[in-house]
Amino acid sequence: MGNENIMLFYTHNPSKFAFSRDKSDFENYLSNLDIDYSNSENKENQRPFGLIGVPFDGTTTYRPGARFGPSAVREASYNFENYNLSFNESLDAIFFDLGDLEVIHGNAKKTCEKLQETVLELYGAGIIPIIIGGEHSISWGVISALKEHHGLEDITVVHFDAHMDIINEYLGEKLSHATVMRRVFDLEPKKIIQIGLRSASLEEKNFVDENSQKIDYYTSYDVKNDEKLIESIMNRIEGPIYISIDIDVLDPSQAPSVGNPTPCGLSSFQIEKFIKILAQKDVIGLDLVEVASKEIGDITSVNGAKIIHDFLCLQ
Ligand SMILES: [Mn+2]
Repeated sequence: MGNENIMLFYTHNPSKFAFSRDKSDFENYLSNLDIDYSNSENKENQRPFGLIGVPFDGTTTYRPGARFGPSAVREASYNFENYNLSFNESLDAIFFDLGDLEVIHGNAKKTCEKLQETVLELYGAGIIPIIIGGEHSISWGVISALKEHHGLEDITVVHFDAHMDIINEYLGEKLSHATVMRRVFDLEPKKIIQIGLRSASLEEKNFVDENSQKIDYYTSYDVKNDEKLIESIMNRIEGPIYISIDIDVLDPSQAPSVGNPTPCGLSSFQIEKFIKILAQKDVIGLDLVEVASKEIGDITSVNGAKIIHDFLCLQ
């Protein structure tokens, strides 16, 4: 037949997130970079998103496996329909899955430097990064790229997590899943808002209390006791937002396959509600970290994929 454009109908590619555009769309986008996507009313002309996996778990200390997060989340994304009944929206955002970063196992700093360069390339092409970890240290690579590209003076970092991750040094490491928010704090964003917390050292608690102009935090008990308050806080955020989601913010009954499972967490209903509010604001980057699923259909990866799917459906 000699048809070079042959494609196989009724097949899908679980190594790419469901409903992501194909390579030719990406090449087409890159060759039309002069189109101004900002403030466009036309949905088809919205700024595109680029997904990159970072299969790194070099600083994990308790339950390993976050290096499997990117492939587990992608595979789990096929569990969802294109249409999202909760929001009455379809996933039709311009959205490319650009594969995985080549990580350097055992070296968080070098991995983050590579990630920073890659994310800078995305920003340079007008693409908003969606990063799938990997453990939490990688967020520093993404946010430092955002600092270089845009500056952080007007950025609110919304951080969902069971843990503060704001200790200055952990087991002698300055850059680790347990210190990542301290390194982000050092980059001087306008504000860090931490949600869903239920674990910290006293040193961390004292640090956030001493820096209350720059850091707001809400425990999982705050969320449980007054969900409307958290919703109104999110509604009031002004300016661009970076979202970092450690999947362990969910209760271990809904996300057991994580680096540090911590009881008394949030529900997927609550996360869905918060993502709905934030997704309609000026989100300039997002990471989803700490999915350490090791088998197909694992509920942690399904919940991780749902967060990204929900976010994209609302674009
Ligand atoms: Mn955590």
